[in-house]
Amino acid sequence: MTPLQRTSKKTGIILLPVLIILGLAAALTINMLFLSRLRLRERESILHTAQLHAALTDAALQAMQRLADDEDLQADHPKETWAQSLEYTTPTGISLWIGITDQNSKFDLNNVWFESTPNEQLLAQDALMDMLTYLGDYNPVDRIQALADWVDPDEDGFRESDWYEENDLSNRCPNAWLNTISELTRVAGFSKDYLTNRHEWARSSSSYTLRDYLAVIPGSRRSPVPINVNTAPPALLRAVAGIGQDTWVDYLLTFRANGALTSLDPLMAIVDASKADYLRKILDVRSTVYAIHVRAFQGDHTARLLALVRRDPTDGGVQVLQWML
Ligand SMILES: [Ca+2]
Ligand SMILES: [Ca+2]
Repeated sequence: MTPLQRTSKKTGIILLPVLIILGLAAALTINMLFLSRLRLRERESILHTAQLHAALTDAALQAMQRLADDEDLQADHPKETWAQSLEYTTPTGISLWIGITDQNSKFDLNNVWFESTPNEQLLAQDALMDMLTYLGDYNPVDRIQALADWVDPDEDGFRESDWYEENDLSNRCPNAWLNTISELTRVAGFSKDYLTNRHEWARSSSSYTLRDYLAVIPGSRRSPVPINVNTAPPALLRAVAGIGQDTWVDYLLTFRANGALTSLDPLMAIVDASKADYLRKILDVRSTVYAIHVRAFQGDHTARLLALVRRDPTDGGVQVLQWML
């Protein structure tokens, strides 16, 4: 073998590991570039999300201020400033939509039980059954009993924790109020689509869902959380007033069409005497609990916030009950 041949063979032996190392280095570089781009995208996404969340929070705080600034805390109606939805774009290019819905415009399902005499609780449950029947749930008795057992503090009913255990369900009665409307699906007799099934009024072709009339306001109470006659949909008012009270509800709707009701007295002066006590407890002209909905958009990114807040009717102070981003 000549010296030249020996050198070429050695060079070949050296070149192979060099090529492998170069190949590995290139693969590593590509991988690092890929990872750094991925991290950059992740960082950008985190930054976008953080910017959207900051904008949502800022918008919700402004909405709470609008509620606090309401000039008349003793009456609430859909023409007030707080009730108008808002849209604007921030200097950083985030588009925002803000809407406030009055939760007292619906019936609070937690009214199924409250600290009171057994007789008053039964009256409230009977009224809830009548109302649901009017709204299209023609067999609400077992459901309302199950809901009352879910909420009431004892374990003495037909649908208490024992029943869920005997039926191999993982649920147990919390014996406390519902926190969200989605919790309703865990209560015996309530299906996932109970609130969203479409019903049709017997007297018209318009369709609706129970979700339009029912709310969940968390918190204990000593009397039912009332429905605001200025903001409640006519069908809910008819359902609450009961069969045979259509003329009275027509008066109510005529009154409020001429301006917000600031007192229940004119209505109570003309209501059926047998209904007056209950209606005084379940109706009001003001609201105390509101849902603030905020949506934020920027490019392909969107985010939402739902805040449930309670406003003190004496000083207008607004307190957060739930904050869901
Ligand atoms: Ca007001
Ligand atoms: Ca119970």
